[in-house]
Amino acid sequence: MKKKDLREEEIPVKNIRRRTILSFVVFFVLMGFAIAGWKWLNRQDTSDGALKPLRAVLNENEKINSAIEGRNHLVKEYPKSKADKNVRVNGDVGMGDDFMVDTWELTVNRHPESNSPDSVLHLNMDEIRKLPFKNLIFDFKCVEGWSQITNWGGTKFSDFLIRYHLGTHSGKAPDPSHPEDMYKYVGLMTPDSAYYVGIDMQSIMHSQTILAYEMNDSILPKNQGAPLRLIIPIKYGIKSIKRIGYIYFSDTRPKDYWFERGYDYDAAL
Ligand SMILES: Nc1nc2c(c(=O)[nH]1)N[C@H]1C(S)=C(S)[C@@H](COP(=O)(O)O)O[C@H]1N2
Ligand SMILES: [Mo]
Repeated sequence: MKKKDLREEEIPVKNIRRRTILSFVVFFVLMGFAIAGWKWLNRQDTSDGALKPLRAVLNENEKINSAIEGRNHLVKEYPKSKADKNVRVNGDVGMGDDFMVDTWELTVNRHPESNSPDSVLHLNMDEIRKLPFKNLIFDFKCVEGWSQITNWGGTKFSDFLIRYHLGTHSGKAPDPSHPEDMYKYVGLMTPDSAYYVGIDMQSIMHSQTILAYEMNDSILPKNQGAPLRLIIPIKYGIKSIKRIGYIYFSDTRPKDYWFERGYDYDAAL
């Protein structure tokens, strides 16, 4: 008997039909799971700016970031010649036209939820300028994907806290040998409260975190946050708030504009 070529062998029609039905059943079952999964994800709580299961991943990332990297590494600094003269302007939340640089003052609340007159401090630029000067040229990175080497001048945030005895429960100057006395977070807001960030104390005390009032060795332009902005190179640009109006301290996370919109709270590089 001649061996039949396997390819020529006819698969009974009944068999084909059964396989077709089976693959459709499998397809619809998988589709069902996918749709149910998507619906489940979208039913999850979004109160802290991202779907809860996704937020859980971001929170894990945050822990890993601070455990591995630490918050104390120094960001690379550049010579002045490398600094871009054409500095990009990005983000205008809280940057409305109805603002007078000349009558600006910084309001600092020494303790959370406290409005007693002796816990509120008002400072002007003359007082800020008396603090030691620090120049900083680094690669400014935005989460949107661009970066630019820019030149800033101001005062270290840590010098500001030390000079005005801020950031501690006791009201004494911050002391590295008493970390338990420090508040866990610093909150910063624009004068109209439209843009706001929260930053962990360790990152605020970092030696490259500055309150900046100069750019390219000249007075800070209005659209870059005059008279005073934050420059925090160990984090993405979203944390470098322009036009600071209020500073306060807290042991719980201060509200944060981009965190509420789904970014991770730390925004560490
Ligand atoms: N007040 C205020 N500060 C802000 C923003 C903003 O929208 N409003 N945007 C942030 C973002 S996303 C970036 S990348 C930097 C951009 O700073 P630049 O405009 O000096 O480039 O500012 C940050 N600070
Ligand atoms: Mo940004």
